[in-house]
Amino acid sequence: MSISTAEVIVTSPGRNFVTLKVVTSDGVVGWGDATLNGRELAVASYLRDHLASTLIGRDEDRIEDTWQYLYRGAYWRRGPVTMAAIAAVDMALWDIKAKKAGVPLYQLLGGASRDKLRVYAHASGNDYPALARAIRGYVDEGYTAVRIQTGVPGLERVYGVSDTAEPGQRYDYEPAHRGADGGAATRPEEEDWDTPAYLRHVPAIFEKVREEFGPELRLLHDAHHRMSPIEAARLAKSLEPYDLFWLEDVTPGEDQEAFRLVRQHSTTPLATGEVFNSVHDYRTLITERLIDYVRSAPTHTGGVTGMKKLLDFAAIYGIRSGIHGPTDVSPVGMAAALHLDLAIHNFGIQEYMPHSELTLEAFRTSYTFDRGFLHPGETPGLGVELDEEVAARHPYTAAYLPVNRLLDGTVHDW
Ligand code: GCO
Ligand code: MG
Repeated sequence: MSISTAEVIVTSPGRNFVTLKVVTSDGVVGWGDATLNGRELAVASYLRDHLASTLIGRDEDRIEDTWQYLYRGAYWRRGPVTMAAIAAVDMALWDIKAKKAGVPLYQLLGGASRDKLRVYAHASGNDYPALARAIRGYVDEGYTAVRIQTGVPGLERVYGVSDTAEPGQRYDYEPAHRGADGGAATRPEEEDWDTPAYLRHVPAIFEKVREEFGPELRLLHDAHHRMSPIEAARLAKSLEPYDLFWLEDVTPGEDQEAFRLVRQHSTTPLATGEVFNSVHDYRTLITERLIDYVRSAPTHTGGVTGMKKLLDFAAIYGIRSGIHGPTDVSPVGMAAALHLDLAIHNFGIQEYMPHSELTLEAFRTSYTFDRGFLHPGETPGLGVELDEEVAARHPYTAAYLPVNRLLDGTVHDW
């Protein structure tokens, strides 16, 4: 048996996704996610123009060998485009292997280590009443963990704050923007930022949330890479009284040593890594135990195989998973995360931003949600199938992540 075809499908049912379809000589279909938000076509070309032909005729069962062939064979190591392309191939091969075995993927990864997966939802609001309404909606739905993002007085648009969220609205925040009237974007939108205003405002918001919602609700916050190390240390310290589950991306992660300063000053648990793409990006962070959760997603980190390397390395240091699950990870990538989450021992929590109805019309999923917990389901393979007819009705539409500027116009981290 061998791989007969490898086809790239770029579609935009509500937002853009890059999906790889691998078919074997005996007709088994495997799906992989290679969506890199705002840079989708670079990965599509990498897959189409450089990888697809090398897959034809390969033994689909040799997953580790294929991973090494693509990783080492590229010569140019790592990088988000390469690792997303490898991820799609790897996921598709795991999907095929599990379908051939007639089992859900988590069974091939060692079987279930737990019964269900705790997830966190995104609550946001420009002011406290809007935020409290959003949190209340999730609590009523049974969520036990909520990410809190708040508007900041004096700033027009802040990362992670929905301008449309109504109580009960599920599709709460989409960072990538199309152009006017939903057409193709030609350039990113711009947001503004002021660190002192943010540092003054955020602890007061968490104080109110704790007061209103009590001590048990797990609270998370994403600082989205915006602080210098000393500002990050101050933020982590000032949030200690509110007992966060984690504080995410408190300072840009590529400066791994910067986390030493934050760690020296605070016991607030730290999470990072959604923009990383390899276990090597975490070496200092993990071996010096500078973080508590690794945030990589299979889609951006070489698939199930790449994630297994990272998660096993983290486990040795007592560091747990907190896999990135925004809507820019497709339902195929989300399913890969859920099978890993269920199988590994060092599971921490799973991010859950439900996809829009339109996205779920194109991607038929079998994972289930019940009162704050997800389960990947028992369908053989990943359990997600792309309906190609629906996909064909929604062509790629350029959309970009925003650019962030300080109030004086300086480009800042986003
Ligand atoms: C998160 C993330 C996302 C990213 C997005 C970029 O924690 O979910 O920060 O909201 O900004 O995935 O494409
Ligand atoms: Mg994040």
